[in-house]
Amino acid sequence: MTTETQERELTDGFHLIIDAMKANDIDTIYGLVGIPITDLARLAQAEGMRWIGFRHEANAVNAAAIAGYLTKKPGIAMTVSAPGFLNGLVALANATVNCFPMIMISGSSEREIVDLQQGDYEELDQLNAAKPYVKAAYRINHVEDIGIGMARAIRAAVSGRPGGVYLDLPAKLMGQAMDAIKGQKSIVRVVDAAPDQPPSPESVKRALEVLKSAKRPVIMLGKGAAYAQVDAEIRELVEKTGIPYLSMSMAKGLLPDNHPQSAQAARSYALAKSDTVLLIGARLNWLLSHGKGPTWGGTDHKDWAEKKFIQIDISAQEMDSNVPIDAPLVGDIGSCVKALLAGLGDFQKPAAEWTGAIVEKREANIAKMAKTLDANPSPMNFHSALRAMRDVLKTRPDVYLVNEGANTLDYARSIIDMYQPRKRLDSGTWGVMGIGMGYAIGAAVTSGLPVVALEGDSAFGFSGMEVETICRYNLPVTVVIFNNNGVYRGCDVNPTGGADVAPTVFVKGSRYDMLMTAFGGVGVTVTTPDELAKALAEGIASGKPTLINAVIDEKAGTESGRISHLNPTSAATKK
Ligand code: ADP
Ligand code: TZD
Repeated sequence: MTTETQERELTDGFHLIIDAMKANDIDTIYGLVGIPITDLARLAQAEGMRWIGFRHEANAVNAAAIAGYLTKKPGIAMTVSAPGFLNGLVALANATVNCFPMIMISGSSEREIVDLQQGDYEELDQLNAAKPYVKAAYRINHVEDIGIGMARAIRAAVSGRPGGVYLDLPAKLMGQAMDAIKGQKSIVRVVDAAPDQPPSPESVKRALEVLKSAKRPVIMLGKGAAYAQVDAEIRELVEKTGIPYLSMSMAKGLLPDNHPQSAQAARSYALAKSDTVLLIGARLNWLLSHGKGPTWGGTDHKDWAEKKFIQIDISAQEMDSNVPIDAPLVGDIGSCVKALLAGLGDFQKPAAEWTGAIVEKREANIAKMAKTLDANPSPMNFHSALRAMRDVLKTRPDVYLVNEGANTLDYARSIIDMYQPRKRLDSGTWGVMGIGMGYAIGAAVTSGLPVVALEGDSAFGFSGMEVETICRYNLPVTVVIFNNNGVYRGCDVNPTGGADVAPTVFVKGSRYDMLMTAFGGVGVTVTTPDELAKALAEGIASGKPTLINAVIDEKAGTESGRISHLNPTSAATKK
């Protein structure tokens, strides 16, 4: 045998890792190179995959997470060992908390040295560090196991309740050689990675009984419903039952926000006054006041209201998490919704007394809000700036809207209507800052469609360096920064009168637009709603990386936006 033939007949860890991903239709890796993964990144590119390189791992992992949410395929992120791994871990944990399917793959140091803590280059017991924050964590030690290891990671990410998976690849694995034919045979193409999980017939019957006996029902759509991609069936259920519906933040647009059955602008009324709630892919966590207390018609924060809950979720453990669930419907949303539709029979739509009351409340609230939105204060406030953005975005329902901040998040959620499913991507279950540029890049790369990232000036700072990445890949991303000189607002003063500014305050009059021009993108500062609307429309239409520094009244914000009640108050100060 010649040396050449021998070489051809061997493969190695590097090649098999790429082969295993390609065999499972994974075509993009979001990552940041260094020892030991640089050659892996080069090889991925050489083998026809897309490598999107970032400036910080958290943003790469956020991009992979949102790619997973949008496509139902696991998003893939890749990092170097110890610090790169830890930089990515927060975003991997965030993906898990939000039920987004993804795999973070990190190179790791030599096991023998790590396990004896002998001080290797970038030494860390990554597998164990990851475990508390992920749905599953695996390490592949032998080249023959790459196929099965990748299959395990993929299935863990997307099946059942989706989540973040950590996959540990020791440096040594990548160089390990094996017979090329055996190597190809070891690759696993995962069959039916996220199988349907139909609900039991008894649970469907029970749910229908509860729903049919409701007098004042309401449907709550969560981002699980958006993720499921059964938009037509969900719409059919809402329309056939005639039940008013509400959308959690990222479920906005699943049905257009201007749908006649939307109770969005009458949310408080609908939650408090309803007698039955059908939850579809929405957890009764803090974002829904844990299903109890005054929000739900109770009298104090511990009080369970007289209300019946029907809950559709793929995770059986989610039932009774905060309040008793009268009719748990455990299964995938597609199967559950279809089963409900099949059993509706001659479903009596809710009485006009209930639906009419909601419409009345909704229209009154919209009219009230219109007055605030119509005002034209100088400098701009959140409302006048958002009115301008709302009007532009209404003309482009295909645009993705990434959104983070405090006031910037809370006001935008209620003012900017969404018309298509899965277009609103935001701080999610943790209310985390730092998802902005990662989500924007992930959405743009996955879809090729324009993205608008609406950011508080503090929120933007967590991932702002990725404007270079946006320029490098020439992505159609328009970043809008609501610049009010600080966290929440920019007018706080240091009570001591000392030289340092207050904890919430930034440099006044910062020119964030110059960050984008530094890398060849378009940067513009605007001070009026008209200027903002024009710059936004141009940014979207041009498809060029654009950053709009929108100057907002520094006094306009509220501390912590709409969740100021969660701030602990000091007993000592109260005295
Ligand atoms: P939101 O923040 O919008 O209220 P959550 O993230 O709290 O939404 O809830 C999403 C829920 O959807 C999770 O409990 C998750 O288990 C569930 N889920 C995700 N995908 C599916 C699916 N395909 N079928 C059923 N449930 C799902
Ligand atoms: N760090 C992380 C990772 N997540 C967080 N949520 C916070 C800190 C705390 N935090 C918020 O909850 S909102 C916010 C911080 C720092 C920023 C608010 O300021 P902003 O937005 O400029 O982004 P507004 O619109 O001016 O309020």
